[in-house]
Amino acid sequence: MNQVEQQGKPNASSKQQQLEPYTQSHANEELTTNQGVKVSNTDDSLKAGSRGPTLMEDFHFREKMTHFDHERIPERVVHARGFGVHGYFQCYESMAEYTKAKFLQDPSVQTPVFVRFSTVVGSRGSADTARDVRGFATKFYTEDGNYDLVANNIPVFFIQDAIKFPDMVHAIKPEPHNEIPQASAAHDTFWDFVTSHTETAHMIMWLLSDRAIPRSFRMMEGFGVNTFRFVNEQGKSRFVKFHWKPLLGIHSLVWDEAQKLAGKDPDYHRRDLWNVITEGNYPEFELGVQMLEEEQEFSFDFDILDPTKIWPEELVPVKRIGKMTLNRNVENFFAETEQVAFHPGHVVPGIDFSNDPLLQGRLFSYLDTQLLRLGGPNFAEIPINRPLAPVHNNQRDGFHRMTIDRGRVSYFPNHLQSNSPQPSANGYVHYAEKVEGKKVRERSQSFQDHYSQATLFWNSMTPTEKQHIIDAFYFEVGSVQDKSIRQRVVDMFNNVDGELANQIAQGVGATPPTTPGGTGVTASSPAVSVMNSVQSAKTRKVAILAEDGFNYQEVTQMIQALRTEGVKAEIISKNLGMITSADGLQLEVDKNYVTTGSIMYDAVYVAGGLQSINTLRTHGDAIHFINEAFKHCKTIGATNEGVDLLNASQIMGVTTAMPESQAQLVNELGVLTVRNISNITDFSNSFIQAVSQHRHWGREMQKGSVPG
Ligand code: HDE
Repeated sequence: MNQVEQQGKPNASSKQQQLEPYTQSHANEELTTNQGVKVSNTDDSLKAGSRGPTLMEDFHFREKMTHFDHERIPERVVHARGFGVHGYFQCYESMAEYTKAKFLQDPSVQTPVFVRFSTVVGSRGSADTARDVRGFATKFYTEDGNYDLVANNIPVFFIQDAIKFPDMVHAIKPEPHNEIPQASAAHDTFWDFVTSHTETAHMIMWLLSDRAIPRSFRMMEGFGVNTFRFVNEQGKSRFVKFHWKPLLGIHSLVWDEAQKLAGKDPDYHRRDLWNVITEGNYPEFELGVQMLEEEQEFSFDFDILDPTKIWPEELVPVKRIGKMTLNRNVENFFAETEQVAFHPGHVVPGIDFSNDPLLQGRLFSYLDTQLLRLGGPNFAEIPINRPLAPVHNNQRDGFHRMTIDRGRVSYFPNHLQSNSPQPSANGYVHYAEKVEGKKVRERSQSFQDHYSQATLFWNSMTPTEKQHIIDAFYFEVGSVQDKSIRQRVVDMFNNVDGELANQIAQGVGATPPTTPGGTGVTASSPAVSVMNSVQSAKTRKVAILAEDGFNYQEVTQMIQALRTEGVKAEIISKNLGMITSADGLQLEVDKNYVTTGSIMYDAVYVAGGLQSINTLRTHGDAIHFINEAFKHCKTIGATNEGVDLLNASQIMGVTTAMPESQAQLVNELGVLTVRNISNITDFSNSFIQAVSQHRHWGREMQKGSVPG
């Protein structure tokens, strides 16, 4: 009997308990072969003479080498690079009015989940911070079976029909003749595809926005993209779209930073997630749903089954129905993160499909790909994939079968086992939607408007976000070699907005459009702008630059103030080890300039201390640190002599001078300075407030004049 059979309902640790018997520790043990035979020497193969040939009979060598030779499984054809974590989900209130899904009925039930975040295009070893869609796949181990919400951090998709998926993925992946570029859409074949498929326009606007370079997996939304159904106990169906809302808000990197991070720390996002969970700062996301009555199916100027369209939140509000907390790292990456198998077709009673043609195709693809990737039809028996709900059926055998099915009956109906296992009165029943139509290879007329929502998105951007999109076009399309494709991009995006097309043309050396641009859509959707998101300093990272002779009181008071607000501080110095303050007290250095850089932090603080500042002023890496943090619009704080380091950097050209006599706190576009203070409290409060704003975008107008 498994846990759900014993207790009826799962709890937050049910999955951990289920996995426990499969785990194995190897500490304080003697080495054995896979047959349990103790091994006496694993450093030398068995040879005929110490300089002679290796002998075939060396079964330990053969077993060790063979196993190693077979260690790799195929990486996912898309979403190859990912990072998984455990957690649990709790609904806020019963959703019985809308769905009979058991995990959405009782707010006291904690349903275990496993979440895998991913990038789409790069291979397993690529960098976390590539410009890309992020996958956000959640497996709910519910009492009535596994439910997978296989989502992305962008609410729409490139294409409308799944049959285009192989073409689209071939075009965006590295070009096949030379396997270049890795993890990037910035190349000819992708933009050739884009300009041949105008349905991609809306998705491209999102992909080139800041959403595609998140600051953290914890600071991005998730979207089920496809339209699903909720079905309640009475059999009433409603259309539904799923959302994840991060409690820390939606925040992004800047492109220069993302590119540099790919070199300095390609594991930036997974390290962030691993660390915060280890530290007990558990990421939280609210589950939201947009629901439409069946009668509303045709009430909008877009087709609600078209996956290249959002249901604007201002038209169809998102109801927040529960919260997910991610609180446990995996024991073993391969066993859990690599072997987990998600599938949008893993649904439970109360959740059903719509006729969205992208979803329909996905329902085939995921199972198909698991069969190859995980080596056969028994992948549901891999511990991470096992449901907590009991499994009884007549499926037998196949590669890697683990269950030892008792008895001679493996068919239905049967007399020998009283028809067991038999279909259940509470079994899954597909929603009885009435369907009729001729068999046609056609796209619905209602899917033909490819530009209105792309314009809506553009209209919803702040000037800063618009500039970031234009800069992204410069990079992506500027990397395209074929000039005719660059021109096609300009002409295509003229359909979204004339000014946007003009700007792209300028940057990529194409001819500006001669026809008027745009769709005439003037509406905007504030919910799509990340600038309207939650602000919080919690879990942000602050670098403190200090050398021998630093002001101990300022540094320690600042660290304490940051800690109280849940902000992490790290001391950076020329060398690792200890630094000694002006009054002889010591602090340990966390990182030196070789092992870190400003791109790994959200903000930087420089305390006073004459000797410390005199050293820092002559240290190129420290100057670069300040310049780069400034360029990336991060909060910069300096107190007392610390202000002189800012004076020595190149940011001075764009901020007002900071005179020796300055006794008032000055906050200029997120550069906070003050001299002659004894107590740091007022300063640290303002500093933390500035950190919570994420970035100070007003500086971008000036960044050209600051070396990065
Ligand atoms: Fe996927 N997708 N997809 N996808 N997808 C896969 O399944 C596919 C789409 C998404 O962390 C594959 O197990 C088709 C939309 C995520 O393990 C594959 C189509 C959305 C993940 C597949 C789509 C997604 C995948 C590759 C278009 C957002 C990673 C490996 C018709 C709602 C899951 C695998 C993980 C993975 C097919 C489009 C999300 C090949 C055919 C839209 C998060 O089956």
